[in-house]
Amino acid sequence: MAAKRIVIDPVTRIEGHLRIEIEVQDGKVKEAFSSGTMVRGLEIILKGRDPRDAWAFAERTCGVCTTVHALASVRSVEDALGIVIPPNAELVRNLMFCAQYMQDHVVHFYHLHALDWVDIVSALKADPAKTAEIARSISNWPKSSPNYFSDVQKRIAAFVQSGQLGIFANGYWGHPAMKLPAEVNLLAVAHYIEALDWQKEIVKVHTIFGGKNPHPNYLVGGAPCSINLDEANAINAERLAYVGKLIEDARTFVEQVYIPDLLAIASFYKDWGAIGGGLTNYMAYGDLPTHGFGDPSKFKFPRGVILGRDLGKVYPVDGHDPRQIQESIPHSWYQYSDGDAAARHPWDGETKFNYTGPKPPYDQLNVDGKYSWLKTPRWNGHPMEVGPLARLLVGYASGRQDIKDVVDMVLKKLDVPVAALFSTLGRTAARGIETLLVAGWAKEFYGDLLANIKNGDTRMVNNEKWEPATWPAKARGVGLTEAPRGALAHWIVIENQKIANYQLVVPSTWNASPRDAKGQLSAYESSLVGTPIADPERPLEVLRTIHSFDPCLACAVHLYDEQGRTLNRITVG
Ligand code: NFE
Ligand code: MG
Repeated sequence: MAAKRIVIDPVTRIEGHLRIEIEVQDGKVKEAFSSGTMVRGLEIILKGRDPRDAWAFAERTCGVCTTVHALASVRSVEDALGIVIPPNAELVRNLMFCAQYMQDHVVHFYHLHALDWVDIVSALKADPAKTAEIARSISNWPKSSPNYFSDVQKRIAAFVQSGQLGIFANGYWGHPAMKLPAEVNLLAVAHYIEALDWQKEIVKVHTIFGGKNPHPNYLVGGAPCSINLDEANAINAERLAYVGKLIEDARTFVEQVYIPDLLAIASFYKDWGAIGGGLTNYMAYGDLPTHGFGDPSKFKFPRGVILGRDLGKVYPVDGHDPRQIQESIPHSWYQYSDGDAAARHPWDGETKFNYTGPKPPYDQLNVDGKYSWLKTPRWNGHPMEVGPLARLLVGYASGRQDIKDVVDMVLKKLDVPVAALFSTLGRTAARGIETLLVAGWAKEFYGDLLANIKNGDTRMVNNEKWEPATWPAKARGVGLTEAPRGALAHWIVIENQKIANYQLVVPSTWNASPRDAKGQLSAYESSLVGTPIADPERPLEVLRTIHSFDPCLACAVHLYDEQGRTLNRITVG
């Protein structure tokens, strides 16, 4: 049978604009192409500015991972100027990081990914009493009565009968790859609604330490809040107690709702533990320092690279080494002054547009030429998957007991082997597993912050290098972090107190980028090859795997093209 080209553009339930083209032959994906269809240019906006202000611009890269670009930015400046921040500031950054993870991962699971597995319409057929029984058998979460689920069912029925399905309008309801019993569908939909309400609570941690959410404040040299237990406008005893409660409530939700739902849903989709693996290399920069950012060996999420799925060895990663991390553009709508075959370390990175693609409306991308607004990053020439799975695998392979314990617990509960982690299911499970870890770590960081304050340490900033006159004429730095979607770094070059160059290489750039000059596929493209497609008119399986990465194209192509684009179109040709 001849291969069929299927275009999904835009892929919805993600941040930003992603186009996936696949060729399907004999019921399987034979070729896959991933294209970022928006371009932004934050690197250009940042040139010439004061490095101390960069975080406020960079943070606007994304409203989903709303804190991480500010963190990467202030760290890049601190690295360039040799600034070490006080322990309290590190703890406040860690607490904001943990709050971000819990909110982002829960929202991803319920609102961006669950409907690939959960059939909302089927929930109408559920027996609420049986749903209550299932709910009580997997969790102590109090909202579990037959009446509660019956009310939820009535709400969905009213919604469906109104004929205005809104965000649910284009779901693949009744698709043959949907496997959950009606009762589990109802349980998941109930928690979809609860999670919407819950997620606005945990981000209050950002408003307390950073003034607002999204896009809380950051500060080069520390954190933008003062500790004074007796001052109404400072981080006082009442504010601290509130943070403690938010962390505790978040942990309860993660433990009693997210994780039990993840396990219950995953148990019906274990075949996805053998689908969507793709690349065999994983990279994490690591984060959540416990002894300062200068000592990655004491990070909660360790740093490293795994090659060929070999969990027996972890390779070191160095953002300063000009040979390790490089970006190339053979298939990206950019140009380099030394030619499109070049690969550049981000300190020498360039952002110059060169759109050579077809003019919309067009049927398909010219995949032999340039076909994306994402550049293609590589570590020592290798494509890398980044994200929750990469973090857990690097942690597992580094022998971190706390990480191993939770991973093994989930594998045991699902009754699947370690190899099942290298998959779509593994990616989605990894996100839940790390949320559970982060929920526990947040409590530790909170305790450490209270202990420091009790011991009389209220310092929040190191302002020794605030005066630009104290800076060298030239300085370069890198700010590494782990955004929810994976390894994130900003590279900065400072000359005469101003930004001479600024480059962001973000998680979705690693995962969603086009092929490199050698033809090596990046993570999305690679993960789709071989995926079974039951119905080419409704390629649900593609969405499952792509959504398992939690795409963010807003981050990845740091202005839309001026031409309009057809929305919600799936073409089969
Ligand atoms: Ni906009 Fe982001 C995260 C970053 S991109 S979501 O997480 O950085 O992958
Ligand atoms: Mg970039």
